[in-house]
Amino acid sequence: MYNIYVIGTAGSGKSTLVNAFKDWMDSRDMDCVLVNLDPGADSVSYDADVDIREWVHLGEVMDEYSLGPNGAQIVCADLMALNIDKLTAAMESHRGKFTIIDTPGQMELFTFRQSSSIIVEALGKERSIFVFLSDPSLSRTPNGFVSNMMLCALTQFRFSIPVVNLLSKSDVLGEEELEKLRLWSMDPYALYGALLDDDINAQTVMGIELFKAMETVGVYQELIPVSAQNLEGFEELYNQIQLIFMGGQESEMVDDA
Ligand SMILES: Nc1nc2c(ncn2[C@@H]2O[C@H](COP(=O)(O)OP(=O)(O)OP(=O)(O)O)[C@@H](O)[C@H]2O)c(=O)[nH]1
Ligand SMILES: [Mg+2]
Repeated sequence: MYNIYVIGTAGSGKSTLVNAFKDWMDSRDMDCVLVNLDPGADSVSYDADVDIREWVHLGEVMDEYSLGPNGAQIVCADLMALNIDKLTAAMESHRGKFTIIDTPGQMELFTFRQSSSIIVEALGKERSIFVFLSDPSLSRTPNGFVSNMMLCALTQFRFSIPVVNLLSKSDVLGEEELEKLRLWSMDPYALYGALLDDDINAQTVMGIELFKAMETVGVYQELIPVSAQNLEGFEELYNQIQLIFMGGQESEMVDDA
């Protein structure tokens, strides 16, 4: 089974995307198992095949440990790792080529806590990728774009797992803005120029060399615009997944899964 972790800042569209992408995959006879790893989700808009809230629930942890939501999130992260055997057993009871995994809104919890490394390892790190969602509301300014890219880079640094970079909610962007963001994601010089236009002080803290280095390690890569609303970019997302897992050989991927 191939694990696809969907990560991104709070509200970037993770839960909506996992749901829409599963439907899209199902309609092409590519069976998927849908997993919710967000213990704090009040409600999710889909029927998860496996839901971490069965064993770890943010509200219950808040009550039990008399904690506020932030402290409880940290306890939840650790409890998730402690419940890893139940999680893996539940996942193994489902058949599918892909597991699509929704992750907590508080992305830093997933990125920085040791518990997520434990989970990723236990579920099969070598068969995992991250799909990183950039929210247009953050990425439409050069400064926000770079900040998001850094967040993605940190995640890649922590886990050393291939990442596919998506620009979520592309339906809210006009053609011109989409083109601009795509250009920034493909051309470090264009992004650097936009940064300088935005804030001349950026020159002192951000060098073009940094972007070039990110390009070399694969963090700086073309953004794929996707929309869970009109399904734009899903084909390209699937192609990227296939390329990473199997170098593009679909039949091999299907047989191996
Ligand atoms: N226009 C548009 N809105 C979207 C799209 N995807 C998600 N949204 C909206 O963005 C908001 C957040 O979506 P969620 O899927 O809950 O985002 P999330 O990343 O799971 O949020 P947290 O789990 O709270 O971090 C919701 O109001 C969605 O309806 C999209 O493709 N297009
Ligand atoms: Mg969510």
